[in-house]
Amino acid sequence: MEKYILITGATSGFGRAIAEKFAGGGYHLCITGRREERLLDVKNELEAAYGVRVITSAFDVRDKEAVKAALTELLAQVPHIDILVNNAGLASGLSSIEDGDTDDWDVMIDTNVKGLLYVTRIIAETMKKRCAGHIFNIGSTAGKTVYKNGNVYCATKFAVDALSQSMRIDLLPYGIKVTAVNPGMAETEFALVRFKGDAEKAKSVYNDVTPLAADNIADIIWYCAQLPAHVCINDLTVTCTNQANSFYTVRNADRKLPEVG
Ligand code: NDP
Ligand code: 8X3
Repeated sequence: MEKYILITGATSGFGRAIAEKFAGGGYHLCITGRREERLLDVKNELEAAYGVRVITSAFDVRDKEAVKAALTELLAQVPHIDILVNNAGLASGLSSIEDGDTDDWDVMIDTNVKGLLYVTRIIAETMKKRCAGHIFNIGSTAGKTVYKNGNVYCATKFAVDALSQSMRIDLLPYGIKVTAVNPGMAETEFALVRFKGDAEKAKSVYNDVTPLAADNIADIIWYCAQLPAHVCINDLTVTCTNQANSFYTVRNADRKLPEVG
């Protein structure tokens, strides 16, 4: 049977890499994001490279009615969705709680929590009817351990963690798998978005560390998705070797050197 994966936020970073990995594995893709041109570029590139179907749908996950309309239209074009990757998300700003921009807070909560819920509500219902499916929720190390000035971003990712645990219970009778993937620092457009286009500031986040690459997360999701039907990896926390969690990071210059002799 032909397999379909729906990936939110496939215009860059993890989502883009996951799209390529699964296209390479023969999956048909449904890719979403707000930047329609980028979606079309990804479609053209992956259809040509892998000969799979790529359906694009441009919408903002924060807009409940837009999500409903777009997914209804998308579902009419595919036989089913085997895998949903709830990846669309962002951090906006990095400020102490009393200095925070409340508009940034709204964007993060509306995207990372409510957007994930709106998409899941619709796709989980279709999976339930088939008693089959696999949902991946992209959380973060920030959803396991808080860090200075991370406040609202961390809270949204703690919420994703709670939702992953909770939906796993809700969907258990239907054989639907739920895997939470919690990456540490990864070099994508994430920092550029967080610092509102300040490329220098974004680059400094990865100064003297070797961060995760988007491909590393795509490989891990591929592995989880290929396990036998009775096996589900529930929760994964993945960091680069410079990080213990979102609080403790060692720069390469501070690493111990091997003893010689
Ligand atoms: P990118 O900025 O590279 O990608 C984010 C994706 O989310 C883009 O495709 C963007 O598409 C989409 N997106 C953002 N807001 C919306 C919206 N309102 N509606 C629809 N799509 C949206 O970052 P990453 O790939 O790093 O981020 C992906 C996920 O991984 C996020 O949930 C992030 O929190 C999480 N994460 C990232 C880590 C990192 O260090 N990079 C570590 C841990 C977790 P578009 O702009 O076209 O709408
Ligand atoms: C993104 C990585 O370190 O900003 O979730 O929390 S971090």
